[in-house]
Amino acid sequence: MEDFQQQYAANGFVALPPVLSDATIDTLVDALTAWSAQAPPATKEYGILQFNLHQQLSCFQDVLSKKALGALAAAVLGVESVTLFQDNLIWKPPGTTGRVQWHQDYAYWPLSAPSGLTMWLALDDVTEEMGCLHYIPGSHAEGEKQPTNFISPGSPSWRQDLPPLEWPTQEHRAVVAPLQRGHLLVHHPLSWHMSPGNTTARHRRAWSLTFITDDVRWDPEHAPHPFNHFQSPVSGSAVEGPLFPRFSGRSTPHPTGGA
Ligand SMILES: O=C(O)CCC(=O)C(=O)O
Repeated sequence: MEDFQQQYAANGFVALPPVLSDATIDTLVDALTAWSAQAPPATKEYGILQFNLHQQLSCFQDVLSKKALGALAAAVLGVESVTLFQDNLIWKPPGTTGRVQWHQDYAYWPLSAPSGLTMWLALDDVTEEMGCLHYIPGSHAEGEKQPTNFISPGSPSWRQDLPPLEWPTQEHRAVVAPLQRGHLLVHHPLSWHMSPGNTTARHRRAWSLTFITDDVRWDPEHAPHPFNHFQSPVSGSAVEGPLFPRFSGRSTPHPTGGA
């Protein structure tokens, strides 16, 4: 784990070996196939985005309740425990043309601090042509930048006091991060990252989870977010409750095949 922690600290992202079994990944993919057949989700130019997937499909909830992912997040961060803030499905079907533009995840969180990580679990083998993640190494150390409109043209209206995220001058040093099915990437809330479209005939599905550390509080002024509407959080209060499961770092992540 120390090697992974060092790479994470230096680069702001690191790839991790699987902690879920092939059979578990099959179950998740089968559930997505059935879900999308039943009520085809809206497909935009950047693909399909489904907020809080674990609240919609019980097998994603089941994976969380086995605690391997939460324990892994806590282990990478070297903390006692973490809380799941949100999760998203990001699905680029064949022919998805739009890219997810360069951004920092924290720009969109109604939270007091960029403390935690995003965990990105590949549900398919993801090559560069399929729209894998790209990172600017070390960018997490450059502080918070202006939000970008990462899924459509135009500029967000909030936090214009921050310096712009000048990705055109940095893109040439991006690291491309293809990933095998079942493997994971974790990245820092301030790490600059993007993904291009999917030019292949294969599906590119990923489950992205945001884990935060115990000191993070609600700050609805920091960014617009769905939770600001249906949770009505009070600024400064703890992020807790049934929607926000907490995970101890002490439970050792299951080795491959264990969950
Ligand atoms: O999956 C993608 O294409 C983008 C994912 C992303 O930006 C994230 O999980 O933070």
